[in-house]
Amino acid sequence: MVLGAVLARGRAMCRHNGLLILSVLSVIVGCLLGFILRTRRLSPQVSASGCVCNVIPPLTLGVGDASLMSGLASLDAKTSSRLGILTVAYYLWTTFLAVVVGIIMVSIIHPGGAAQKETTEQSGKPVMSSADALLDLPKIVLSGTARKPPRTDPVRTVVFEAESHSRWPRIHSDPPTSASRVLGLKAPCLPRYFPFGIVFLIAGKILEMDDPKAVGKKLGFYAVTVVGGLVVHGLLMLPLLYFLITKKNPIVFIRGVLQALLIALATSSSSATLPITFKCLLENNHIDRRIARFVLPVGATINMDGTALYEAVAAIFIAQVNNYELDFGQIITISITATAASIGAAGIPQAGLVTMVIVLTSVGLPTDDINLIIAVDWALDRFRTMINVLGDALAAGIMAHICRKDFARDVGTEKLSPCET
Ligand code: DAS
Repeated sequence: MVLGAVLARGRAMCRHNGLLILSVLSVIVGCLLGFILRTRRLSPQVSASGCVCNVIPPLTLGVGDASLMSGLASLDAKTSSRLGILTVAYYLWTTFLAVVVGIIMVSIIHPGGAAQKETTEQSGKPVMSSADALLDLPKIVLSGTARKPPRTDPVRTVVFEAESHSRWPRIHSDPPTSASRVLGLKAPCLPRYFPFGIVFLIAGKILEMDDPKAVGKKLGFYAVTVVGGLVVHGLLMLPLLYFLITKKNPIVFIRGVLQALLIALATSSSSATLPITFKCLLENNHIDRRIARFVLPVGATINMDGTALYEAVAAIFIAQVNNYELDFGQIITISITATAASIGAAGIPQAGLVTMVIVLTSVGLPTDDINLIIAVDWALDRFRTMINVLGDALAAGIMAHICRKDFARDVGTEKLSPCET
């Protein structure tokens, strides 16, 4: 009886059984994919709250798929293809715009200090071509092993192993040699001491430097550059774009999604924020449900303006700190790989730190300098996650405006939101 009612409801939702089956399959595939990606240790810097980070991505992928499919199911083919093409094109364009804003900011503020002395080629570092860098991205995202840090880099090894032990104690019977050698501790109590290990290793890294004070100052300028770029892109460029396209007040719209932005700030996870962003768009900004159910899951998966901006800034900052002079071709490579790397980053804490390896490798920069910026990444991750969520929400508002005629035809006039009046 109940099953019959659920099936009838599901059938009503999707125009025919095929879509219902497709929706169910996509939920199963999404959860499985999410679980596989998580078990492939997508992000070694994931916080130790293992259960939260283990459960959210598979569920979000599953829920995201389901809402995506049911969102599509409620559209006719012409509307859904138009909405899909416009949404993806808008996302790619605003992500690249974020990278450009980041490059301009880091070139003006120059947080890495020092005049450029040598190029990466002169440093003898192997420079991967952009094509190889882009091809490497799926490997980085899916394999997990491509990113296993070299034993010579204890900081990233400890952080990487911390994530494995804090989430998979039952799988790892023997403590990883590097971490236990570095910390000299036994496996069972290892996870709770990792944070101390990371603090001491980073402190050791800073003390190795000939002038830790100067590096600390550069890190401060780096953080200012990232936050400044996020503010320019997220609170100036994107709202301006929203106003130019919809001729509506972006402040009213942003106020409607404030709760989602605060959740993003608190959780550093756009996947975890997704349900709240849905709720804000539907209840506060009265965006058509079918648009939100399509635009938001796609955005949470491929649209990360904050992450793209941050990865471009971080790569150029590391070049400045190492006195490398990047030529125009390498700046273009950074723009492309930062855009692609942000698409590959998951909506979980510090995912951007992981995919940044591809950006640094593509221009021959030392990837172990990521340890330098880990110290401030915990805070910066929150701000870039906020901008990622804001970018998705504003995209839904813009798509709702552009496609309003298609939807008015199908469902009669939805209640206009304050920013639609
Ligand atoms: N924390 C990621 C997110 O949830 C962003 C990042 O790591 O760059 O969007």
